[in-house]
Amino acid sequence: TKDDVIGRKRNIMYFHNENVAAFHYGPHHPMKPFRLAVTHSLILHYNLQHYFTMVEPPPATYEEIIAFHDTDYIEELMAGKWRVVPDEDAVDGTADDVPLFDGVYDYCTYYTGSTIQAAKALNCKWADIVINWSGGLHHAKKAQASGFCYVNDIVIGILELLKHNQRVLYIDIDIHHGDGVQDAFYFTSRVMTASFHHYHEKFFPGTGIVKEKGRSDGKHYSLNFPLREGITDESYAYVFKPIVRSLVKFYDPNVIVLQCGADSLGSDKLGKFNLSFNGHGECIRFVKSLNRPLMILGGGGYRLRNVARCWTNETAIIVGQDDVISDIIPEIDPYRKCFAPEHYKLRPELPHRFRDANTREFLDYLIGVAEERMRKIEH
Ligand code: V1S
Ligand code: CA
Ligand code: ZN
Repeated sequence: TKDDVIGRKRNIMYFHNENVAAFHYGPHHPMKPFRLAVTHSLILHYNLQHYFTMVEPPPATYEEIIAFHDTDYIEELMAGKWRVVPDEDAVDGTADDVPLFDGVYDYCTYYTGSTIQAAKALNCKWADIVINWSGGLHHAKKAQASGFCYVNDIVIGILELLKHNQRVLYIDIDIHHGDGVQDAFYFTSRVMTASFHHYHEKFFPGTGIVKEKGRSDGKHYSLNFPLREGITDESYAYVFKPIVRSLVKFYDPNVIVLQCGADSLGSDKLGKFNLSFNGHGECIRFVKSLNRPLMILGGGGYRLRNVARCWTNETAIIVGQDDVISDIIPEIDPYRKCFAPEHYKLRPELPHRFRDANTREFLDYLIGVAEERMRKIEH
């Protein structure tokens, strides 16, 4: 394919522990780990496994998890009971977001174990690109679960990468702000975080304004791109490409971690953007084209069949098969009936539910902020 002509052939490893898909957050909860089984099945039925090495990694150990998290917090999670904090109304309000369902700690060990092994594969140079669609749970804090996330596999994975890499660039295209990852590395220049997200005071988690830019040694190493609702492929690429290109040029990372939350697609149940499969996938293609060691993670995504489509297409992009595979879902996939509403298409057009409120002036302002920031970082 075109990519193979431009870049050299890159060694790809795919990490999947099938146990992760069997957990349930509860009947009314939007996060459905089952989407990971549907995604994995679709990837296999497109025969993409011929182009990467598939690994079933072990679950993360307690020691690995407490590399970032507080032991008291992890013990609560293992016991399946949140500590009652008197006078804290925050606990009640957020408990529905992070329910303590059966096996919640085991669930965390599966998705985190895959991210850790993926990081080790990059560290040892066994792979140039590693993929873990079950990872990317960017909201978890050191001592608190938040926004469907309990253990922050991204932070733990980046800590592993920092053992062998001087600088890590983290890019987050989930529609929500990557607050847990930003907070964890807010005071260091060894990790640069860049989150593209919808920002509105009433939109979860309500952080990620331009002024959050890092502190002390980390000053200028946190970047936020708070986008307005309805962003289209064209507008998104217009900000994403120049910003990411100059981040890589000026920060010169040894490795890139890309969180690919699929809730930035149009018609997501929680999202408010208008990205198509092509527009979302273009971000992955672009980051891949920068030819740095790369870790691909999942994240949000609440219309199950579109999550499977999105990450299957992006797996195909990574292995250079996206322009070869059929746009009709393979007939032998046992989950094929999930894709019926859009005539079994892999990349159907998604309805535009929101007008694009991102003006050219606003997008130029965001690009300007990033350019100014790049001039301030040491290189
Ligand atoms: N938006 C949204 C939303 N919907 C829910 C929800 C709905 C039904 C349930 F049974 C349980 C939860 N929670 C939210 C958001 C959290 C979004 C997390 C996104 C995660 C990610 O994609 O970035 C990464 C995996 N929570 C809120 O808006 C907080 C509340 C303020 C409102 C909803 N209630 C349930 C809790 C408090
Ligand atoms: Ca984001
Ligand atoms: Zn999200």
